[in-house]
Amino acid sequence: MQTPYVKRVYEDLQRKNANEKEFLQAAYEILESLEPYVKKHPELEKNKILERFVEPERFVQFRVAWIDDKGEVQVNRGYRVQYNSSIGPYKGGLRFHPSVNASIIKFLGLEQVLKNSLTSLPMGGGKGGSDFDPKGKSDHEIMSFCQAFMTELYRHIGEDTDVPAGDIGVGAREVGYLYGQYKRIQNKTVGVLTGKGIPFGGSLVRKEATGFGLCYFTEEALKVMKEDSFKKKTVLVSGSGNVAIYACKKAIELGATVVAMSDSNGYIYDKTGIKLELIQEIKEGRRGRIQEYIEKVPTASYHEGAKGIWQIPCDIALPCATQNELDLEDAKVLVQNGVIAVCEGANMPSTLEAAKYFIEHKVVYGPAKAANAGGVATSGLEMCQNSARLSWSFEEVDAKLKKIMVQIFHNTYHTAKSLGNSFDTLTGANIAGFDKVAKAMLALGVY
Ligand code: NDP
Ligand code: 2IT
Repeated sequence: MQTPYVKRVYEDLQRKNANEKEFLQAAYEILESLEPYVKKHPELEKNKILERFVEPERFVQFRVAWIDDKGEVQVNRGYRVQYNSSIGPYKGGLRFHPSVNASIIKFLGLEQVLKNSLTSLPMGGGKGGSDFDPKGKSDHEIMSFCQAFMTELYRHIGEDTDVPAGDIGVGAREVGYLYGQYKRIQNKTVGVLTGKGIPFGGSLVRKEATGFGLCYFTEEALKVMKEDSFKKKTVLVSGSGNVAIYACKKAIELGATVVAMSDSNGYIYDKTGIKLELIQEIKEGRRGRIQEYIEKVPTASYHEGAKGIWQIPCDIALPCATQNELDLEDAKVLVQNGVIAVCEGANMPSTLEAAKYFIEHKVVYGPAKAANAGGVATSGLEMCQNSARLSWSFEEVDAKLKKIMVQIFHNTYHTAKSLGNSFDTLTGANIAGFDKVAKAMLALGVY
């Protein structure tokens, strides 16, 4: 970080948020990459745009008290950050995971502002969640928690104000319970959440969208940057949740062999190619552990420790689990093993050092806010359908998603190229996303 203005903004943020590791990490990465843009636009400093951009418009923290199956009262913490609404209503997922805290919610919210801008749809950025751990909870406990969570959250959201969706630990089941409670409280049927079930206003392709979109982005990047494709490639996909499963499905459809997947305990390696229906049966069907895969597939092996997955030689790596799951050491191994593309389905899965290593070594790098924007983009399409009281066909939504991902790649790539390094998609994505937000903030007057 060299530009005095950018440095000052970061140091101030560091001082005010000293304990927020993930938030500072995301803010550092974004601010540093904006330096060439900031140098060309003195009006940003004059209007304190960076100071305003890093400060959320609103941050809500609330108590969620609920009763478990034993009749005991449980207390969790709920959050919603309404980060930036300059280009549209706040939009972004809810994460239920014991690690959730203010730092994680703010890092995700800040990323979401730029991601949503990249989609080209009019959506601002937000994020929320709870430290509630869905693992081992009964369906009834999940419902009780979701109802208690929404009983507080409902007053902060609205179809034209803030539209939450899923993220880690929040899928169709949770969105259903959350939406049911919102409807009950407000007596309104509106598109206030996305990722809803198909019978009550959900969009076709939303379930598949992040994983499919990640592969559409990667396929276009491979074509343009390496004159290559997924065909006959060996692929690693970390995680085995919503994003990972549909990334795996599309990679296979595009002609690749996915040889490994993981969960938070460990990874499975199946050199004959992962049988995705079995993963879906274990994970989507009965919320089991990935280890169960080897009971049915004798060619596969299971290894404790999720991070070991990056040691497997591959052509393409798709990290789809969580933040900081891939560090510099992992990046070195991947490059040594000849990786040609690393595209991020998860949010901030690569540390900044790892991302820079990929860029230096001319790996096709798809930064999260560009490569995984297909989920929120399709959420934007769900909002359109809800407003119009229409539902589009699978083919129609899929075609729109593909078009958006190809356009996000080109916007990112051309921005990087215009700054002198076409492999620096990290800078490309941040600047391309920020440009629209900064212009909107300037036009809207001081707020
Ligand atoms: P899911 O809850 O469906 O799946 C999460 C997966 O990641 C699980 O396999 C989980 O394993 C694993 N995981 C979670 N935490 C850790 C950890 N600390 N270490 C190792 N593995 C972990 O979530 P999603 O698939 O929806 O989300 C995955 C990533 O994609 C997140 O970073 C999310 O922010 C991002 N994302 C999601 C979008 C969406 O539309 N859902 C859109 C864009 C990005 P286990 O079962 O053991 O917990
Ligand atoms: O990180 C993300 O983009 C998401 N979890 C999806 C957000 C959304 O509103 O669909």
